[in-house]
Amino acid sequence: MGLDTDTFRQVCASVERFVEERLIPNEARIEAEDDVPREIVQEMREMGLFGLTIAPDYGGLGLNMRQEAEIMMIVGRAATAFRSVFGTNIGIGSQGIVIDGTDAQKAEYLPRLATGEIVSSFALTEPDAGSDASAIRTRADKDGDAYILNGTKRYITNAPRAGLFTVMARSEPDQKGAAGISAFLVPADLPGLRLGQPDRKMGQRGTKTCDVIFEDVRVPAENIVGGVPGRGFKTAMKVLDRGRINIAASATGTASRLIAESLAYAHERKTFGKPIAEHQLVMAMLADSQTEHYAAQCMVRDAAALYDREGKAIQEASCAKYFCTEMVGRVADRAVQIHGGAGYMAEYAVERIYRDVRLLRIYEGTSQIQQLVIARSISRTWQESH
Ligand code: COS
Repeated sequence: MGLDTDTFRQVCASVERFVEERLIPNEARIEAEDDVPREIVQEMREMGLFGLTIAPDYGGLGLNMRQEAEIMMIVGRAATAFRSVFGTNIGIGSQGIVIDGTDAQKAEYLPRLATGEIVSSFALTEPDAGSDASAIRTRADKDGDAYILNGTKRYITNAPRAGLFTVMARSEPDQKGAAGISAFLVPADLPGLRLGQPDRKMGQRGTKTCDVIFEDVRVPAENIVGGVPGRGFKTAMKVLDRGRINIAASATGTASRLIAESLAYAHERKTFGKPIAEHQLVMAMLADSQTEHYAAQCMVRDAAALYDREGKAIQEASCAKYFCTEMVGRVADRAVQIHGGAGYMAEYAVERIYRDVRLLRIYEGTSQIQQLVIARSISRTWQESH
């Protein structure tokens, strides 16, 4: 899978133009309105951004992981809210179906996800289950040829926009932990499904999250991803592996923007008779940020290439997510420092980005969860060879 080199180059060039000419100039508007303008969403649909990773048979562009990562490094330069609009359709909202769905599920949902006709959402987290994902309590009780869902999902990205949820729920009461969980495809208009109040967040304005509440929602058994109950936890983990490379790439893109903003300011701002870009302590900060950005870029490209070769990259996806999201936190901190007092003011992009990137270290698996996955993986390899 993947686009040929020439076509992919053209896609990159048009996404680059879109980011520079349409997204970055509209960032202030998102901050003011707490939403992504309708016309921008429509332009995203027309460019095919909702279908980047969905196979051409279902109307998408069929990018491979390396290509997805390159696009995310470009889109990551603009405010996170833009990526969030189509991010679930190319990632956690669609990949359950892409990776583990039946042919009928693919045919039913992927074409509409690829065009952006419907937005999708991934509902795993609960009030009492975040990092410990297999502790979820949402129940799916079998009732004839359907399941009845009851429970609450929390901080669900794109829930207010979603037409389709992938919901992880406990369908096998006799099985404890991960083995008792199934992933259900739940259309948003099913009776009994309702949304909580929009969450008020530290940053990422324009990104929509809220609770999703299920009260006796009747879901046909055929809506279990892959048609077999009890496999939902593994589907969720596979979806998150891919998602983690996507987040790592976005973080890397945001770091490049922060460096560009820092350079522009450091060349314009003068102290002690010269631009601050010529002061060695500022130069050191710029150099550290550039070095870390380069390391992140290499890591993202390597993890994505491994994913394409082997169909998975669990350890490397966690390494990349961990490093790149922590890295962009440090780069954002230096960017604010380089801007001095101005960096604390809302007129400057770095003030917003500083708040926006804080979430990257938390969602789709905290840094501590990534450490756990990485350490477990290398220990397993060590044990197998001893
Ligand atoms: N791909 C495929 N299968 C996986 C997997 C992966 N990446 N990770 C785990 N599994 C499988 C395991 O192989 C195991 O299968 P078997 O029972 O057949 O051996 C099963 O899933 C359970 O795995 P494990 O015992 O490792 O589960 P834990 O409960 O210990 O949880 C962590 C593992 C902590 C890694 C998991 O809960 C996690 O990723 N938590 C973070 C969740 C998260 O990212 N939340 C963010 C919100 S969603 S935006």
